[in-house]
Amino acid sequence: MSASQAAPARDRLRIAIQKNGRLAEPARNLLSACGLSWRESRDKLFCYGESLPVDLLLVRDDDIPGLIADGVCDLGIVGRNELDEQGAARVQRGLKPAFQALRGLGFGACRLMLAVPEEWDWQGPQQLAGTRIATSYPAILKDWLDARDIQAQVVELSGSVEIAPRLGTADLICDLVSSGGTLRANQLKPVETLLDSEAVLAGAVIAPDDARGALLAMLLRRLDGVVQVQDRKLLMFRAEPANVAALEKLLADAEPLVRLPADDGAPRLQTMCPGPLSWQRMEELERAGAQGLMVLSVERSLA
Ligand code: PRT
Ligand code: ZN
Repeated sequence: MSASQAAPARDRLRIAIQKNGRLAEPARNLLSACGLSWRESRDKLFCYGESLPVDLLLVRDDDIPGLIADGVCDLGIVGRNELDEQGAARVQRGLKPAFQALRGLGFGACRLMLAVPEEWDWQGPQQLAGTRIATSYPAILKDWLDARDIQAQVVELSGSVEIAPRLGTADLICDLVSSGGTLRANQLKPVETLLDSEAVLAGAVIAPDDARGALLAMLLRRLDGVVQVQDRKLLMFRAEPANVAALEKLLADAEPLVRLPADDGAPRLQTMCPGPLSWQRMEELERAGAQGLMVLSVERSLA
């Protein structure tokens, strides 16, 4: 079934996530944080939603874009690299886009990069003309090469891309990199970034217009309430009015200070900080007059 055909009306939402692998656990944890829970099925390929009519399908990440395109699942949690690759491949085959990234989820960060043997003296992409590039991301790579008018041979491999130059099946590679350890272990060095990736919530280009639409909207709102605050810290302290200006300067990256109702002692203040607060920073604030500093993690919010 193509995405343009109307999918049969359903009143339960279906989300595909990776069964095993890097994104499996964080995806599940995120959905649990959104208030979803499931009755596990024995084969664990399908988990029936208990708290809400939202079921899980546990699959290989490669299958997730196709499941959305075919209307089997409404949503999926998948790397942007996988989604973009299958999206680019569809367009190259003359098909219409059928899925899209709805939200970045802040985990599974990696980059799709070109990496060359360490001994290469890298001058820039023009050096790629006439080379053979091994990759599991042929469609993204083709688009990138075409956009730069570079004629190179794309060698598609489904795995172990990093050993291709040593085996002589390619001159360089285009692969995912996170720490860079795998490249170093294979005497390769990263030279160009094609894509900055992270896990995304993907959905159909045409959103469902039955009961699932309202569920989807609610889930997105909850997801934003978890993802957008996940690194934030609520900072609380007391300070004499004379010290507030100096403290505000030290907290320039935070939201404006809020003064809480007065009680005995120095006025109580609070603010939301965008990222973690180191001990060093807390001690700095203390020296500037903040008393009884407290840092609280923010679990969720409703805008
Ligand atoms: O079985 P299934 O098909 O579902 O899983 P998979 O083996 O295809 O995928 P999996 O679990 O390895 O990765 C799922 C997703 O995690 C990817 O599509 C990316 O979006 C994301 N991700 C984040 C990564 C990495 N980081 C990563 N480092 N995927 C793969 N890698 C590879 C990298 O290419 C290298 O070979 O891990 C190796 C170690 O990387 P370094 O740079 O830390 O050495
Ligand atoms: Zn895979």
